[in-house]
Amino acid sequence: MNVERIIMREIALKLKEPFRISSGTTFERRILLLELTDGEGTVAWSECVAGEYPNYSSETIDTAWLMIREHAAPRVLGRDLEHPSDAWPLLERDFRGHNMAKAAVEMGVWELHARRKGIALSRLIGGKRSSIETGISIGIQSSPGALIEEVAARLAEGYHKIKVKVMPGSDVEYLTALRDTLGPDIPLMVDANSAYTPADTNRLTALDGLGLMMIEQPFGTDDLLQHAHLQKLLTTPICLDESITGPDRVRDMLELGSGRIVNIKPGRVGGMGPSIAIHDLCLEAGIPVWCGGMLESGVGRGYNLALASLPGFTLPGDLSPSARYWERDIIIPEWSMESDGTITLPLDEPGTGVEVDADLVESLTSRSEVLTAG
Ligand code: OSB
Ligand code: MG
Repeated sequence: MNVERIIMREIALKLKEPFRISSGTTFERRILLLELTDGEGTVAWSECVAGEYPNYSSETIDTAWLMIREHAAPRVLGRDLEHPSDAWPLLERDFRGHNMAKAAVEMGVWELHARRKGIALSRLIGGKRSSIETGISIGIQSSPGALIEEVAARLAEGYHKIKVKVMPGSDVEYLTALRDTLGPDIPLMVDANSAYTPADTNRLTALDGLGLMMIEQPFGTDDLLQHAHLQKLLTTPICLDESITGPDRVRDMLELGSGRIVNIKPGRVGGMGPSIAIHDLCLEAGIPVWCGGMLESGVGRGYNLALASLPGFTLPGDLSPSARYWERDIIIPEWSMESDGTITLPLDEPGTGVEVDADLVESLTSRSEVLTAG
């Protein structure tokens, strides 16, 4: 396989409603899309998950644009690739960080290969499931009452897991009210996006009695040791998101005891190759994994859904249908939820199984650049 051309595009997609996490609010998603073409005219689309601001990780859409154009794309353009797993070593060598930029290129290579072979991306990576349980991530709400109303509505829609964003002040009171009203049985977890420090330990231990499935990323990205101290105090499993930048951090987590569950986002760890490596490592270690999201369009979501078909993804991910975030998604057909709260993988179609609405993308494009080999 030879990637002959990559077109970079930035589009703007307005969220149906603002999405608030501890470190900031997103109103509109600036999305970086790649369109990869091989020598025979096969086309694959991929998405870079970097946000507008460096509040989740150090990367932004603007750093990623630069790193893809100058460093990541040139490493695969014009190269003969035997298999898509050859892309990650090319992107990793003497190239520190910038996983989101690398992932956009790496994932596009997987999709291109799947489309060339005419097989589903899920099956190419060894996926077994054919339908994926949905889960929803709910942003920080204005009051406990507003949160309860939102969660009740989402449960009625069929979601299999409810994740609530928290931060100091919007945590114990909110979650206690939620449990008191909706009962102990709803599949509930929280995500702090690094909003806490060890000085907040009392708040975190107060959450411990609420029967949460897990507490995601209470401390900072690099605070593996502090997470390990906290995990010793909690019955609730800690799940790491931001901290897991690759398989090595999973090994650190295991040795230190920093957490008991891993959120895998292909966009955060460098793509499908590193995601599969983390999955395999966790499966062997008995660590449950689930697939997170980064407010992707239907393009990025397609990769997340394919990844979640691997056997180790035993917990529902942050995987919701297109209509959760977008008035109109950029793919045909849109991702939709079945009445049992699952999304069916289009396994008879090549790659992720959805096509990009090229006219819509064109009309939303604010900048583009064409990259070729040499
Ligand atoms: O931490 O999982 C996170 C969105 C943006 C940045 C970070 C996170 C999230 C989400 C949304 O929780 C998950 C989704 O795409 O549905
Ligand atoms: Mg998270």
